[in-house]
Order: sequence, then C-alpha cells, then structure tokens
Amino acid sequence: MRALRAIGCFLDLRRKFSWKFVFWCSGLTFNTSKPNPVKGSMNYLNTLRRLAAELVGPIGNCGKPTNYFLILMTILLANPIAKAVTQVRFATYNVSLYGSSAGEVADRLAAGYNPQARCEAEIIQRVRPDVLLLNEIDYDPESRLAQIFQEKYLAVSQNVSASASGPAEPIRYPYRYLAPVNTGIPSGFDLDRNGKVSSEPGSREYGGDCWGFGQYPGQYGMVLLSKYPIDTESVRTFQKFLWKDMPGALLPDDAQTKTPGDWYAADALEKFRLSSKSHWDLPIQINGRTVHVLASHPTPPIFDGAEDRNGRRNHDEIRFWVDYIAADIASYIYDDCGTYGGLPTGECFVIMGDLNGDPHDGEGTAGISLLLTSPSIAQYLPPESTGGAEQARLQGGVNKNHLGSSRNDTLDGADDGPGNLRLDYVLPSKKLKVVASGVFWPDNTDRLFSLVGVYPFPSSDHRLVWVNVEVE
Ligand SMILES: [Ca+2]
Ligand SMILES: [Ca+2]
Ligand SMILES: [Ca+2]
Ligand SMILES: [Ca+2]
Repeated sequence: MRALRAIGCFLDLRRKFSWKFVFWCSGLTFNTSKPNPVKGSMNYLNTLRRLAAELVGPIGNCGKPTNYFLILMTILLANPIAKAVTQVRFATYNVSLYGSSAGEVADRLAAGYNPQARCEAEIIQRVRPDVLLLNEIDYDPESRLAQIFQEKYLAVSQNVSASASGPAEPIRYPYRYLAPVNTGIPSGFDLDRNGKVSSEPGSREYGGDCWGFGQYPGQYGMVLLSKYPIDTESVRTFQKFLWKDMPGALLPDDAQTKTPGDWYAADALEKFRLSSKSHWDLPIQINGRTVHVLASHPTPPIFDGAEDRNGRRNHDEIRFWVDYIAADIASYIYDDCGTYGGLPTGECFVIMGDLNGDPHDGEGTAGISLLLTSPSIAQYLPPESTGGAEQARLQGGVNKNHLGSSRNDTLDGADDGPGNLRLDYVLPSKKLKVVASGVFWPDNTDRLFSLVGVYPFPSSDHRLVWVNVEVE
C-alpha cells in the first residue's frame, strides 16, 4: 500500500512540478521575470514531505540537508526533462554564394578573405541566430564549402562595417545539416523545350534541362546551421517526390494540344520531381522539445513562357508545406525513404527559406498567400526593417507601384524588373509564441548598411530575416 501511494505521489509530481522549484529546493538562485516560483510551491513541498514519509517514514523536519538531497533526487528521477521556456532565434538567409562550376565557390572562399563571405558572416554575427537556414550555398558531398564558411568566416570575428560598437563576436554552430539538391542534376529530357537535351554542365541550356535549374550539380544548395542538436535519424527529405503525385498539381499545359497539363512530355512527367532544390523536415531538439524546421527554396516563378511552368511549380512547391502541415490532406506525401504522410498533429514547426513569392507584388503571389493564411501558422506582423522602406523610396521605379509594404521587403531586386519584394520567410506554427522579429536592412546612415549596400551588392541581393519564438 505504501508503495502504491508513493507511485501516486510520483505521478502527481511529474504532472505538477517545474524545474524552477528544483532550483528553489537546491538553494540556487536564478534570474527570471516570471513570478516567484516559491509562491504556490508550498503545496508541492507538502506533497514532497508526504512522498518522503511514504518512502522512508516520517521525517518531520524537511530542513535537513540529507532530506533536501532526497527531495532533489526524487524530483530529478521523476521529472528528468526540465520544462524551461527558451527563446530561440530562427533565421533564414539567401547568401547568393554560387559560381559557374562545382568547387569554384569553395576555392574562392578557402583563404578566409572573400569580401562577400566576410560581409555575410558579419551580418550573421550581428544578428546571432540560434537556428539558421542558408539558401544559395553550393552543396558538395564533403561539406567543404559549409566547413570553410563556418571555420574561416563565422568562427572569426568580423568588422567589415567598422561599426562603432566594435568587431562582431565569432559565432559557432555545433550542428549542421546538408544533403543533395535537384539543381544541376540532368534529367535526360528536353525540359526547356529548346529542341535539344543538354548534358554538358556550365551553360543556361544545361540548367534548363536539369530537375532544378543549375549550371552544375549542387548550385543553389541549402545548409542548416544550429546551436541545438538536429535529430538526424528522424530527418525526412522530399527531394524525389514526383510533381504528378500531388493531387490537383498545377502541371503546365501546352496550349497547342487538347491534352491538359502536357507542356512536359509524358515520359518526363513520370520522373519529374516537384522540389527544385529539396524539401527537408529537420527535427531540432530544444530543451527536450522538438521543433521541425521545414526548409526549402522553391523555384523563382519567372524565366518561363506563357505556359508559366516555373510559376506553377513555385506554387506547388509552397503548397507542399500547406498540405504537409495539414494532417488530413498530407496522406499523399511520401519521403525519399518511401514513408507516407505529413507532420504528425500537434508537432511544432518553423517553415523557413527563400520561398520566391511575395503575397502582394511580382509574380507568384497565389502560392505564398495560400501558405500565409494556413490555419496552422502563427499569425504575426511580418518582419520589417526601416532600411527596406528607405531603399524602396530611394530606388523608385516599379517599387512605387507595389501594393505590399516596403518595410517587409527582403529582396533588393532590379527596379525595372520585379523591384524589391518580400521573398524570405520564417513562419512558426501557431503553438510557438512569436516574441520579436526583423529583417536585417539598416538605414543608409548606419555603418552596418555597408554590409548590405546597393547593387552591385557587397553581400547578397537578399536580406536576412529572423524571428524569436518561445519554446517551452
Ligand atoms: Ca533543352
Ligand atoms: Ca495541352
Ligand atoms: Ca531594387
Ligand atoms: Ca516591395
């Protein structure tokens, strides 16, 4: 009977206890703006006394050091996972680090003095994300470029801006994920329908016939850097998911024929991958909780014809996530290991990446609008900057006709072309509380502006976007 009551107490403690009381019991102090954890904990102390009495008999005075030790051990055994609230900064940054052949960027950066990479490293060091997705960084199977960028740039204090606040602190990410992408992988089909199948890397024609546009394998790859462990065993990739297997896929049509959705030849469609790079579900372990980073870089909805093949693919690449986070419609999705289904209900996630869609301006507004209104996504004011607004004003051109707020822009595009757009996103699930966000785009009077500059850019045409969320 005594044992049963003790088990009951254990369960009660597991349900009620917080890590704060453990600290209180141990006499350690801790810094928090939350209410004093001691208040309201007296009931728990009484529960503990009862538990201790059940286990070792009446002890009367709970103030003895040995009894506190017993209490602490009881809590730690019963409640091994601390329930702390952790504020985590998620960020996405298209670093535009690509070349004209495989290995070229790594060679360019190898010595540690590449000006573009130094500016980008300083931006990252100034913003200091905890979890960072890099878009447009070459994939190589040995991770050579990612390693060079981390060791020769991020881990080295940068001060290209000569900021009044002094050099930026180095930043290290113990965890990294990268994997193959579809860019630059030849399809063997004449996908751009220019009358020939190009199989020699290094030209736009070659890129046009690849599963994702790229002039060599690995161009425009992705890397995730994290201060928190990545559960690599549970990672799901969707590099090979076929476009035709998405119900209601917006397959482009050849208007010259009566058959719908036939812009691509039937044998090409049998193998056509939806993802232009890849789609990744990367579970990150944050103090005992799992947050899934859903990473991708859909194709730009331009560089095509009336058939709108890239616009349609961009839409469906974004729609993939809309479906993936909706358990009732995700059953058609399969990953590269052949496992079906989407994100299990109740899981936390953050969708990140250059999604190549602005909800208001440019081409490709429909896909991103669908995602932004998904009921599973946290609704919060879009990340903004004053520098973006300033540049749209100064640069003029098509920006004057844009409907969306220039404070939310993340791309400094050609002002006689698409103009400045909101393309880069960090979209947490609604279970994660958003507490702050921003776009790194300083005013031009700020010394840090020299890191982003104007065309031709010292770093990237995209701006880093960050969001702080509470993970508890
Ligand atoms: Ca071709
Ligand atoms: Ca047709
Ligand atoms: Ca511009
Ligand atoms: Ca704009």
